[in-house]
Amino acid sequence: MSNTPQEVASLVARRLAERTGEFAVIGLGRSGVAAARLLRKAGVSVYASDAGTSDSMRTAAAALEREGASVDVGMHNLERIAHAAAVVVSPGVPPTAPSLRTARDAGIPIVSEVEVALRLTPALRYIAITGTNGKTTTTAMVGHLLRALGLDAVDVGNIGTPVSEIALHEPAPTWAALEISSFQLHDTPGILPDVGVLTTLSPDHLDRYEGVAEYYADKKRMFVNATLPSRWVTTADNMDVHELIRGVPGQWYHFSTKRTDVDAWFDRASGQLVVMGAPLMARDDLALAGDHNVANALCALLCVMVADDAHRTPEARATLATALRTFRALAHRLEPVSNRGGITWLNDSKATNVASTQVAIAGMTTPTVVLLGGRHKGEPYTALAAELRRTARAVVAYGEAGPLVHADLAPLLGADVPVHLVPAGTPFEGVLRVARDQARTGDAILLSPACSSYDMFRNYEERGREFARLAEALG
Ligand code: UMA
Repeated sequence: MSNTPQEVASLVARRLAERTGEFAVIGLGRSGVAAARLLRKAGVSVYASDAGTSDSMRTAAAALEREGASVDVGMHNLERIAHAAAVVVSPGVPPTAPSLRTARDAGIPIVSEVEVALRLTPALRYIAITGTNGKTTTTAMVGHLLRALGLDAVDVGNIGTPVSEIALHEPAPTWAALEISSFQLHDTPGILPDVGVLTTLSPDHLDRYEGVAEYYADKKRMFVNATLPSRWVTTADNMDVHELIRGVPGQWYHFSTKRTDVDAWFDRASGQLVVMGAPLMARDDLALAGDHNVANALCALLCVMVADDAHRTPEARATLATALRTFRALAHRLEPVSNRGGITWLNDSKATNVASTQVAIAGMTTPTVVLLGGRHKGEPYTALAAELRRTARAVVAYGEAGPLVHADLAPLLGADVPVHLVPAGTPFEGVLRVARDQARTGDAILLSPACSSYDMFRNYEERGREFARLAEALG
């Protein structure tokens, strides 16, 4: 469909308001189920379908049927989709899927679950956060800070809870910290946050996008409704970000861990985080390792403070500083999970791209056995060589991507840092045994795989949990 994003957004808003026709929800993961329930609650007719056939899918389907939706499991009725009032797509459904091709060919507007939820909760104020890395931690910090200010705020979106799920609450919360992925931005044409945030940019998801330009184009959709009064927060430390935002209207606020001529920065001399002209808190009071977390904290403080005048009074600043001191690392992000036998096992399962793994390795201060592998996403691993040479005791290359990791890194690392290729089909426990056998007392074993988990697990959380369990068992 060749309509502008604004035309798609207003067409879908009208059809939602008038409850005309049937909305076809494609995909019944967490987003699809929540969207279908929200639409039913709003009195909209729903046809929901998923190509999967798992037991949990059937249970979800039966529950939706009880709420008045018509549901297909194991197939999409393309004829029905071609006559829908709108399609609501889950982020994990690729644009090339036959169901979406059918909808596009028939001129049916396609939107995300986020778009539907935002239309149906017009009073919700939200800070939308996107970027290649740092967006989940920043989202969690933003939610934490908003709640510390006494606001009824939730963390939603890509971080785990679909926006539609909180839109079902009565009363709905007043504020949201919304993590929004490129997949979700692709189909959220009405996005207009109180503050929009772009944390960082680097290549990712090259298994889904034709190239990095296409991925960045989806990130740019954050700004599709930008006007002069819009408020945006971004890093001053990334050239790709600089290029992407060129010419986007609005009030721009920048953070940096390298520069001082910005709105939020790290004064290394005094050890203070300086935000909007004055020191706000000491870096040492932040219980998170690495400069990337200083950047996340600066970003979160800045966007909460620019979201509302009331958030930057002296009292509010003091509250924000106190709150950030109690913020702890999220699960699966450089999370220490075992210390048995004098070896620190670190779960960074959320690192599903090369840039994220690079940040993790850069933060290591002890010799480290690094686990790299999983399902390849299209990026070369060569960019990791310099940091690995600095800190790695060994690399363990495993899973579908193992041979590619080995081919990229073994010639660059040579004998200094051996790259052990674990044979295909080896269970995860066997992979971790190889890692453990390389480590010495005082070392770290870091799972920061630079790949998705889908070759061996349902998602990165399951991979991280299994790593934590096996670390205790094998340690
Ligand atoms: N499917 C079809 N037909 C198809 C293709 C897929 O029916 O042709 C079905 C699949 O069987 C599946 C569903 O569509 O049941 C797709 O579900 P989903 O993968 O979108 O999963 P959800 O449970 O709805 O989770 C999604 C996000 N998943 C993805 O973006 C892949 C979750 O982000 C997010 O937390 C959740 O919505 C709530 O907003 C996860 C993620 O990995 C954490 N995100 C990526 C990332 O962070 O890198 C972007």
